[in-house]
Amino acid sequence: MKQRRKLGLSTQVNLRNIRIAVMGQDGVGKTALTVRFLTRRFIGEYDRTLETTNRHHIDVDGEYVALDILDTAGKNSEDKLENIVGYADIFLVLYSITDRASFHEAGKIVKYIRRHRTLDSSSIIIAGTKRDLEHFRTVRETDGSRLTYSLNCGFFEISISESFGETMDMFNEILRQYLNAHPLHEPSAGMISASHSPATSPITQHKEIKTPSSWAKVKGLKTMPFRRKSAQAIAC
Ligand SMILES: Nc1nc2c(ncn2[C@@H]2O[C@H](COP(=O)(O)OP(=O)(O)OP(=O)(O)O)[C@@H](O)[C@H]2O)c(=O)[nH]1
Ligand SMILES: [Mg+2]
Repeated sequence: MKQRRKLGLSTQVNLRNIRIAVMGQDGVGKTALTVRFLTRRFIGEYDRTLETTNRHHIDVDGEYVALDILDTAGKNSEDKLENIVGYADIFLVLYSITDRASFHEAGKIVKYIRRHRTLDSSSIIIAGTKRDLEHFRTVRETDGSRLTYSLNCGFFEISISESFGETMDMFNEILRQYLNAHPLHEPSAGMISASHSPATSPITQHKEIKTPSSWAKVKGLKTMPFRRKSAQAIAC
């Protein structure tokens, strides 16, 4: 609260800027998740072709963060993946627990990211969506945890439709893990001034950014994969 008041009065306060790309096959819930997080609402149907970047501010354990959330859309072509890989600090790759093909696609996307960027487990998260559709489940929870263990990623299973809490808890946990693994010791390109917070930033503006400054600071850090089911850890 104190920090928020300061933000209103001064442009000297720096915000931590983190870019999250929400990825995955068509229909896995990328837009549902993004909209749920930004508005608390779950809306049944969304524009299936629209790719958007949304700016959102959030307080994570007292650290004020400006999030750019890229809700990706369309086929995961090589060109598209190349742009996104250069853009984000955190990759949130979704699959639906009711769709095995989407699970394989998530694995492929993460392998692509791993081939092109050196990242720790706090920067790549795989999440199984539609956990409320248990009767239609085709991807076991253990399949998800095994894959994420082998790819050194964070892991969640959530229902976006059931409650706002699960989505919120997941984002909070992802950001907490990321901030712990990527402490900022000095103002840098990973920080932005409170006076500069554009509402949206299309991905093309970030195309040239290949290595976020935040990553340079964690080279050599010991990393531990974390996997969570909602707020609870899932054993591998
Ligand atoms: N039951 C249930 N339905 C969900 C959940 N998440 C998303 N959906 C539904 O799944 C469908 C697809 O969701 P979208 O958010 O449009 O999926 P997307 O990944 O953005 O799809 P594209 O934009 O086409 O790539 C919609 O009908 C959503 O309402 C969930 O957790 N549970
Ligand atoms: Mg969408």
